Amino acid sequence: MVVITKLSAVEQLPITKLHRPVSGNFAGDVPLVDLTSPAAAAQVVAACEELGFFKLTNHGISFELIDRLECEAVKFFSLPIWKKDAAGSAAPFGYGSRKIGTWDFGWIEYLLMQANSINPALSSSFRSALSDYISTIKNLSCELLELMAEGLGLQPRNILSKLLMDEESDLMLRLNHYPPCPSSQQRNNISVTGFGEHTDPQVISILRSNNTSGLQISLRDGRWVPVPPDQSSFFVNVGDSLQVLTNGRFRSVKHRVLANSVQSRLSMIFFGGPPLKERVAPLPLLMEEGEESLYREFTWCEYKTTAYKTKLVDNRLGLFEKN
Ligand code: GA4
Repeated sequence: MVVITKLSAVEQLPITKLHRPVSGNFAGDVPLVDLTSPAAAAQVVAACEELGFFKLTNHGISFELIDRLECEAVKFFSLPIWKKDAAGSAAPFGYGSRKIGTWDFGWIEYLLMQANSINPALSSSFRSALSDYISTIKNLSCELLELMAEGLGLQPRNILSKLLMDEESDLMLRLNHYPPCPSSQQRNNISVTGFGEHTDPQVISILRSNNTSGLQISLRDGRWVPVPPDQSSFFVNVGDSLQVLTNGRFRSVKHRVLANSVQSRLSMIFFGGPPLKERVAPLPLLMEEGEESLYREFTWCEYKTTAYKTKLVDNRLGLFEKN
């Protein structure tokens, strides 16, 4: 009999705990969902449970539609400051630079808009590109929410998507321009923050960016990982409200953007929120027998009002957790 007394080199290595199931569909650390796959509903649910974030491929949305809006956004951000200011101030809707919300700052300029009433101060070609993009992405969001319902075994299929289909749904579009920041050295851990870490308060967010890096997501173990840009895909975030609707089963993902030292990053994000008067609470069909809501009752208006008084980094949902 051979007795092995010495450990092999491999056995001596420290064990790294895998932070994701081996069975999932991933590109690096980012879960992938192929909208044309028969497994899409299961993939969406797995990604929302694991991370609250996924990359959406084969979404069927024409590059022309996206490119049209991106070109208009580039034109807008290239205008002199006084012309950008004519879009009104970002609080509540309009052009903002550096200042985010009440307390935060970032290496960013942006245009924040209500999706249901497009800013009349913008050029007509910009407004038309916005209106086409918003209606297309709103439909995509609803399709994804219906896939989630299907994957969760919920009936009717529109139980989540109807929150975005109401005339009074609170839908927004945000165009972010992160100019290059020469002093941002991502390799030496001294990156300048473009948009500080936060979760999105809404139900769902759909992001599309140009091919410049910067977006990072926080994994379950707290590690920050870069999301490689892909201008032909969308990136989808679970928001705080969807975490509540699923009683914590789906996770609202923490994310942030670091400034790139050489290239401009341009992102366009659609935020899908319910009507202001809508009660946000776990769906009874998702609750196991005896399961209680992790959150106290609130309406979207209450949550939004509270959220807008917080700092980006604050744990907003924590304020609504029971106990
Ligand atoms: C994050 C998601 C959206 O961009 C946004 C942001 C909003 C803002 O920029 O004014 C908030 C931020 C976002 C979360 C908490 C509050 C509100 C800044 C901030 C510190 C438009 C939204 O709805 O919430």
